[in-house]
Amino acid sequence: MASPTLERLETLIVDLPTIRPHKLAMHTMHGQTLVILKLHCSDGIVGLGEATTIGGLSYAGESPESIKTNLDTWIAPVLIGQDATNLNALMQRIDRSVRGNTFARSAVETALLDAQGKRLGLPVAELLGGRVRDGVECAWTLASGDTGKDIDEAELMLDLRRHRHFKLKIGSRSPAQDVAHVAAIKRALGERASVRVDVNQAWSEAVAIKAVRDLAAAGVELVEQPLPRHDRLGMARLNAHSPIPLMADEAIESVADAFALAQAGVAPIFALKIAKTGGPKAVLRAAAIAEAAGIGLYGGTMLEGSIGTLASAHAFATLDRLEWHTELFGPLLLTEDILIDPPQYRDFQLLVPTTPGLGVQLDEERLARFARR
Ligand code: MUC
Ligand code: MG
Repeated sequence: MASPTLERLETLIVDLPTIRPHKLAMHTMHGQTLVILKLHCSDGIVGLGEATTIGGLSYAGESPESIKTNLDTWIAPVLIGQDATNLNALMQRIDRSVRGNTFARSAVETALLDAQGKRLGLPVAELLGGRVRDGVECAWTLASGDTGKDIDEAELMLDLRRHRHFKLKIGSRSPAQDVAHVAAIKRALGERASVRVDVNQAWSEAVAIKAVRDLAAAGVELVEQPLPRHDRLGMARLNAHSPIPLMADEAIESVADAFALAQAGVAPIFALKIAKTGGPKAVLRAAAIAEAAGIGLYGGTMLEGSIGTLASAHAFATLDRLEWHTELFGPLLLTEDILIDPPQYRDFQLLVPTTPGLGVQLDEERLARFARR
């Protein structure tokens, strides 16, 4: 019997409100924009994927609009008419004609895995070799911009047993103000929760040398991407003198970056993101490089909606050690979900679906309501 082929790629930009403003060093979010991909196959199966970034072009080199355009204009023609069941062959076809664009690629890889999982009756984690955990522990980001509100929010998350690791977004105020804000939150939470910070590239090495020491003294356990992404030498020097570990996030924009960073000893922890490396299968290549180099793993997010979040969860559930856990809380930052059954968070974990593919079903009515016209 002939294999099913890819017939059509349908892409939608979906604008969803957030539960509160989310303040990062480079941008304050008042909503989130998802790019949703529906991959229509000749056997009637529709694979779902998502490519989502933060703050238009302020975080990474792809915007929702460029992702949609590049999927529609450049990636779809490479895929249409091809065997829908051979993910390796299809991704290699994209490799040969598309540079960069890992966010757009991630949507395609996710949708291919979802379609093939549905076809074979296997969840994506099992297609990727098999889960070694049923759920992934999930940090919450405190980023309201207000210390008191952040403490109240953290207390609520602890009461709900939803999160016990908190990431604080800093870098937009002076280091002294940031340290005071972080110290007040850690003091209020004590040993009941861990506190990490994400500087999103906002500091110079000279500023960071003192700030990481002050953060360590305040009880912070790790500092994510304090320096600009290209300053690998600065990160390596800072890490060598920091009392707490650094984590590389924006510095990794590809699997090749993961290798270069591991080789140069830039940071002892990597934030893995399906969007930065090109999908749930591609991110495992970056994870393998990190594992071989003795680098700790963290399951990162681009604040995706439910599809991208669960695609990440399926991949991260297959990793041997995920000692810094994940931050797959994106859907919880949104007031609306485009799935019929939103992801389940319980006992500090996001549960990894056990039904075929990603284990998701679109709420078409809601999708149509929030899709950009
Ligand atoms: C980032 O830089 O890690 C992850 C959580 C959050 O609040 O922002 C993102 C992006
Ligand atoms: Mg980060």
